[in-house]
Amino acid sequence: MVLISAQPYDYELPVSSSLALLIIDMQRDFLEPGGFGELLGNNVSRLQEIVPTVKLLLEAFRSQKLPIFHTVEGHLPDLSDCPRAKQRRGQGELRIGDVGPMGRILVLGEPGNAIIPQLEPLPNETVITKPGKGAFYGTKLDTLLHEQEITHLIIAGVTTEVCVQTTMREANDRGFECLLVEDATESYFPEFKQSTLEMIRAQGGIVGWTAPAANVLQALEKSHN
Ligand code: C5J
Repeated sequence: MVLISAQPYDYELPVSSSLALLIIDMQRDFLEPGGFGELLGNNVSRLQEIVPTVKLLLEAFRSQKLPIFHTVEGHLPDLSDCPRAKQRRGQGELRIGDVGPMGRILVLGEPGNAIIPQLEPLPNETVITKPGKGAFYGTKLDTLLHEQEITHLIIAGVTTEVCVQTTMREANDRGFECLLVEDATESYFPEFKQSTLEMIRAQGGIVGWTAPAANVLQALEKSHN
């Protein structure tokens, strides 16, 4: 057993077979100009700062042959999996399904909906496409994690208070031990990120743990030596 120095207290890292990396929505639609994030009025450059850190985690899990799951928020081309309420939300000129600078917004298979090239999944990694903010709603993620006997999740990605937090809460309710990597997650709103980290680890870790990537990487290294 290896411990990751974390808040609110050390996170126990189990034998490697029950641990997975879950990277949420590192898509062009959220990180690049012209995507869904920017069309909602956000400054997307903040999110790009975590890319090198997420890449370090990805490489560490790859080198230790640990399971990796990526998620993508997107909808079928006919939008049959997009609730009207979600599609109509907001007051911008362009909405989900409309054609933007990177193709149809938040539609699966469109250029803007892809994971950014720096973090492109390898063929042996699982990509979960999801119609909602949480990665468990309307997906097979829970089944796949149980099939692989995964009990512990190291979580990264964007945005901290929306898809990351929703997913972490869903995972926590399903009994997974979750740790959110503080410098491998980001929000368009720094204060929302900070509040989310605090909410997660409040009350003795009511939703889970948080730790910087360096602590996770150090523990992974130790667990394999
Ligand atoms: C949002 C996400 N913010 N990945 N999606 O709509 O957080």
